[in-house]
Amino acid sequence: MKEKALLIGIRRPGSTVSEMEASLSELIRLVDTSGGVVAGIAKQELKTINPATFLGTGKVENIKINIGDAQMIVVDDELTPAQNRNLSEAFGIKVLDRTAVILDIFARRARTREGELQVELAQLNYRASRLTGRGLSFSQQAGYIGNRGPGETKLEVDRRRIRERISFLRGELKKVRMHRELHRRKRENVPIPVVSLIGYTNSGKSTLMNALTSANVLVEDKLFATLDPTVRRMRLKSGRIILVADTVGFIRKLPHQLVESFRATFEEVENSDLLVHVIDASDSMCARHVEVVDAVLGELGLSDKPCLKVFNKCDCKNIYVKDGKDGVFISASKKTGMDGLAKKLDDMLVIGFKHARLNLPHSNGAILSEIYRVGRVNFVKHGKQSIAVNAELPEKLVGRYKKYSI
Ligand SMILES: Nc1nc2c(ncn2[C@@H]2O[C@H](COP(=O)(O)OP(=O)(O)OP(=O)(O)O)[C@@H](O)[C@H]2O)c(=O)[nH]1
Ligand SMILES: [Mg+2]
Repeated sequence: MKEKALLIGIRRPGSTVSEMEASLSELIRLVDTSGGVVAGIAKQELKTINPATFLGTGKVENIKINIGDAQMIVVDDELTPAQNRNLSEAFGIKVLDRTAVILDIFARRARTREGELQVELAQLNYRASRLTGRGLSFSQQAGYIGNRGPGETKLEVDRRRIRERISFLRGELKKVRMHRELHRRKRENVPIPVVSLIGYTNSGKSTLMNALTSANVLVEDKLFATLDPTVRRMRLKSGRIILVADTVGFIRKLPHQLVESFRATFEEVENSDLLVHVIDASDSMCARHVEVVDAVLGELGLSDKPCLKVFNKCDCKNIYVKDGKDGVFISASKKTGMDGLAKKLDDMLVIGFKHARLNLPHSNGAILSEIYRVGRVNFVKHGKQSIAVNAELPEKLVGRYKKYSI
């Protein structure tokens, strides 16, 4: 049976009503995705934050009367462990914060070994910070909907065992990452440019991925439909092949435990040559979404990456784009604007390329096909002695073919 949740929207000092409403409507979707059902909604404007209970004392009393048959309270903000505990004591039912709900969804959606490890690590870090020396059992403090968590037996483990588990997970993640690092090195050997699709959750990254590469990635009108990165090949008009990576969506108040744990996943983004920032132009809050994405990129140290803004869902009636210059307007689901986007990708990916004139021996057809694959060929002339090639090449290749250079 679905657990009934009473949601509490929060307007922090300095933030606006529409900000609170947008965040709250996201929380409704988050709770739904996570398998809960919304039984009611309360709102509070906080003039100051009560260090003990986060909410004001009057509000706590008021909510208490209105709990009805709700089985949990979900506060649309991040609570400290003490606030969480005090509130749950005051209400007599379990209290979750926004972070707990997001972590829960990630736990549900993790598919790969690495995803599972990362989520468990994030959950344990979150819960470890919530363990107190007061003998409260873990299960009472469980920060998730239903009975899911990073594993059954762990509900009873004490701090020491959590620490052991955390260091075990770190070790496992290290192994998985080393393995991936090897893969990446292999890929770097043949320098195919990588483009990462990033953006707010539900903006249409996976739909665009499918439109560009016929990848058949899961598309859902849900938050965090994609968790594990998928990489596919795509051929540009110039004939060049690039790799396109679909990534996990961002959201406001993304739990820092997740950002930490998913750092490795974002390393893929870090290693890409270009970011394509997919924006849902039909969402009236899209400017705010862009800010959130930029902030997370900053947190990950990725602000300097070349980035192309792509305004998606332009088939919709209302478009809320204020500053669209340098961006590309598309509809991923209707596949409009795809040519313009592909051309822009081609142009932007030439940055970092070097002009090269080569004289290749006829016996070296493999090199010529590699150049076709990863470079931009201006012209090729098959002579008697050799093949003359004039092309833009990734720097690495220029070095490798130095001996053929004219
Ligand atoms: N009208 C319209 N809807 C679109 C378009 N592109 C995507 N959508 C819809 O937007 C919703 C989310 O699409 P996804 O591709 O799953 O979005 P995502 O960015 O991958 O989302 P997460 O993986 O959850 O972060 C789906 O219901 C899509 O059908 C578009 O161009 N126009
Ligand atoms: Mg997706």
